Amino acid sequence: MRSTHALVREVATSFSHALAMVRPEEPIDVARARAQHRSYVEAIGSLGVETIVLPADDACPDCCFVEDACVIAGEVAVVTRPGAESRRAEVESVAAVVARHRLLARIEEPGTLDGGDCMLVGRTFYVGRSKRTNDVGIAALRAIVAPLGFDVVSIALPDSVLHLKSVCSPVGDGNVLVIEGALPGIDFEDARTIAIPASEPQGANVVFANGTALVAADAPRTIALVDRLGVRVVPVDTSEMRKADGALTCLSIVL
Ligand code: CIR
Repeated sequence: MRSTHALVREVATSFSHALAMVRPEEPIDVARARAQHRSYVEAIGSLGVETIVLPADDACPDCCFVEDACVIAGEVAVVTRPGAESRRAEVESVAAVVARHRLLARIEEPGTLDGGDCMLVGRTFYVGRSKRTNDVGIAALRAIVAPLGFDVVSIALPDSVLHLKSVCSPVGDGNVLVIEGALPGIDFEDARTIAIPASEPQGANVVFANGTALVAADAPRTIALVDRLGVRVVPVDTSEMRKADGALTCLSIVL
């Protein structure tokens, strides 16, 4: 199915206070992050979608990472309940925009679910059970999407991995990029797993829509692998977002 829209959200003035698993050596440069975000939004336009830009909420330092607020399952959008309490105030403004395009369903307390843990491959959601996403959240997602014809498979993640899509993402027709050695013993049924070098983990998270992939600009070996699949590659630099554990998919919701 062709994607028609992508929702992005501007970078908050407070972005230097965004959550980070490891405090960055160099503090976050908000002006630089904003410049990179503008390039990202431009790159999103190259997917042939209409881009919807939501203003930042300065009370929510992580608000540019919209992916975590909503999971798209066909005609339904599942409004999440993020695992980090500081991020829960982000979801309503995202939901209000997504409601113009999809029916809404919700993850309720005590469930927690981050969009970054939900990877759709074919009709199966692979969902990371992580520090952010709990079993109640995964069961709630299953209850919402199973009647729509989607399966849900949960994957236990080590605490060192923020989200499932920090280490893998789908690209092209039935391929999943995975950082070499990051998900031992996991396969994605009908999809082909393509290992990317552990030396460029930033390559594992790509945005793919309408035949084009946004790939981290500093992941040349991954770019070559994706290019070999016959997928058009648009390199994007979001290194400043990476200081707050943000990759490429987390900066948009593709509808
Ligand atoms: C957080 O810790 O929640 C943010 N600093 C990063 C979220 C990245 N989101 C994503 O990969 N889906």
